[in-house]
Amino acid sequence: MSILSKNRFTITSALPYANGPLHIGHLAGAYIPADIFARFLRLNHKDVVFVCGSDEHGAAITIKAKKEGVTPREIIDKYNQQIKESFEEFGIEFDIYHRTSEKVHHELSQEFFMNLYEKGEFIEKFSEQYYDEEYHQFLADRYIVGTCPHCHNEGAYGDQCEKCGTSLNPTDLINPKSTLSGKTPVLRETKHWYLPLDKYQPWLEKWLIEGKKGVLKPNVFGQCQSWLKSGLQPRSMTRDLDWGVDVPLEEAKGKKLYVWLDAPIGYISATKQWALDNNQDWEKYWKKQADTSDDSTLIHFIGKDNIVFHCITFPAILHAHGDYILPENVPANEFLNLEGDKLSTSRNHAVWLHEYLREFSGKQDELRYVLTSILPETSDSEFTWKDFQARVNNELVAIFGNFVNRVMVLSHKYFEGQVSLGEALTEGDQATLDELASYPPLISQTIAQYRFREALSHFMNVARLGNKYLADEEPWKVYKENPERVKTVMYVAAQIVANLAVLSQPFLPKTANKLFAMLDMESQDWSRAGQQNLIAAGHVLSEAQLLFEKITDEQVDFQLQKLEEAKTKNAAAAAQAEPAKANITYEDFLKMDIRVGTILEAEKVAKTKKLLKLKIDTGIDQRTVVSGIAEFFNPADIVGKQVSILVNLEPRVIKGITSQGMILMAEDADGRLDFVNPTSTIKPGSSVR
Ligand code: B3M
Ligand code: ZN
Repeated sequence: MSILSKNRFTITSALPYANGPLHIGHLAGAYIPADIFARFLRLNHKDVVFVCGSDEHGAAITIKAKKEGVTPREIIDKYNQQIKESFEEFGIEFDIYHRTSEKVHHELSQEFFMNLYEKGEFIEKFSEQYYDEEYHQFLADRYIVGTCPHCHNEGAYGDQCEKCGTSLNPTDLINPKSTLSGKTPVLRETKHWYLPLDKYQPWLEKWLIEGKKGVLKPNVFGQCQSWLKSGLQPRSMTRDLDWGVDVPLEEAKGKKLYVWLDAPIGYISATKQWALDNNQDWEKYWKKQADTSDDSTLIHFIGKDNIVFHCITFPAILHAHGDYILPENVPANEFLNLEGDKLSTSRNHAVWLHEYLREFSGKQDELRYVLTSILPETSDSEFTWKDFQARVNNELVAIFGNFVNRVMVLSHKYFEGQVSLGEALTEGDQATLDELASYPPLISQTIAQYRFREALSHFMNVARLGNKYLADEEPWKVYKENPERVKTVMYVAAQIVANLAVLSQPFLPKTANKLFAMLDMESQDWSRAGQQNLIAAGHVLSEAQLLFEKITDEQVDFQLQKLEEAKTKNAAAAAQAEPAKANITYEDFLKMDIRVGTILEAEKVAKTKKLLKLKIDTGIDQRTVVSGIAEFFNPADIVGKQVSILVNLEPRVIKGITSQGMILMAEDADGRLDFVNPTSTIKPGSSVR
């Protein structure tokens, strides 16, 4: 059954973290597809609410604040404002762009937590969690990185590996490191409230695997299937953090809700705020109705790294609560790459929306067009500036713009802009109009299946049809002999332009407005698409306007130059020394007992790449030290070498070997190591200060 048989829709786009500006990857992932979809449904008079807002909690925010040396509040205020403005100017038409720092959101999130708590859904558990002793902080989510146990990506976060999409617990990581101090954390006991995903597994299997087969896109369905297959684990819904929504329990003072509990509830609180502002009933869009045929159809537009949270965790929460509808679909997109490389905020390898809007003023639809043409719907795709230029120049300008312009210019030149029927329609005219009528259903069907690229290409075929018609009929040649025939040709051509105006509305909203203005026509809903007499005989067209301009080589070069400069900057930054750490007292320094030692023996630790087991004469004793230097030194070459060794470091067991102390090594930005040793032979046990 087509989704178009439904009447009410709740459409959400992933809430961007308010920790940086938007780039084209965001647009192609969750915003352009959702906006096309929402506009299309509105044109079909569906009851739609389309919500989004800033995700303002979680480590993504606090880590950024720490990096910039400002408060989390300053970060979210700055980026929320910037993101909101960029969306508005770009023309993503949310009904509301809300924020999760608002009171209504905190309250609703706490209500959800309490609802589940009171039903006894949570497992309350003390467990050992990673703790950074230097920063006196538990390490959750993005505060901890390590190697993913599934795909061996070395940069996996404590809550998720972004490479394979798996959701993780910090203790799943191999070789965990604190992102605060860079150190290996220790384990400490703390209490948390866990969502028993394992308990919901049978229900999830039924709902997702039985119920959503053939509904979810294959990339989404496949991910869900593989998680369920590997078995779901309870997942903590609380965190030891000082930024976020307070856990509403006396005994949990100081703890916060997990950001992936509160963030999706942000969709609901945004709807609540919108309803409040517009005198609407938010529950119609979120709660199960007495008559289920009145239930709203919930659709989450997201990027692929958010699939697990929207297909498993959030539905499980909604299900456990009981009053809420569940998502009908989660049309997640894969990733968009840029000029042969991953988009990266930290490396500044991106096309930033606010910069695009400044540098290509008024060209919102050009970017919408190109990104829609290359949406990563089934696999990762790539944006390049050359391709951007080619698509704008060869498609928007040469096909769409050119056709519309010829119709406008010729109509004004021959008939002062008046559309009229001269001679009767020929068979060829009728065939063209019939073909025209065949496109709207194709576009509708493909949009309803979230195949926006294909929908856009059908749309462009309408412009191609127009061009072909003009090229075949050659009105500029016929006019002298038979102006009555040319009237009819321009009549048919004008119907195509009017259809382009109607059909362009979901894809290219600014352009649609221009077209309607040129045609001197009110904007039309989707039911009018395909009609062969959208413009009545006798109607007079308004002035032609320029629809699209060519993108110049200079513009492309400027953008490529910017990306190059970012690369050069990154290389320079990588070559620069790390900034100094905070000062310590002389007493602090004296706590470290560093001696000169001599390496007596060295051997590789079996089954490791990096580790050497060393026996060192410290002057005090002969002791074993495990050191991660095997990639740079042969055991045989370092026997007899003198080293500086920290002798009063707490012993640690590494790969079953007790390591007593640490040898001091110099390490450059690329991780290359060398010894810090005396230049002449010194008696072992001598102090280093
Ligand atoms: N804030 C976006 C991200 O993962 C995340 C989405 C929340 S949707 C409820 O980049
Ligand atoms: Zn992974």
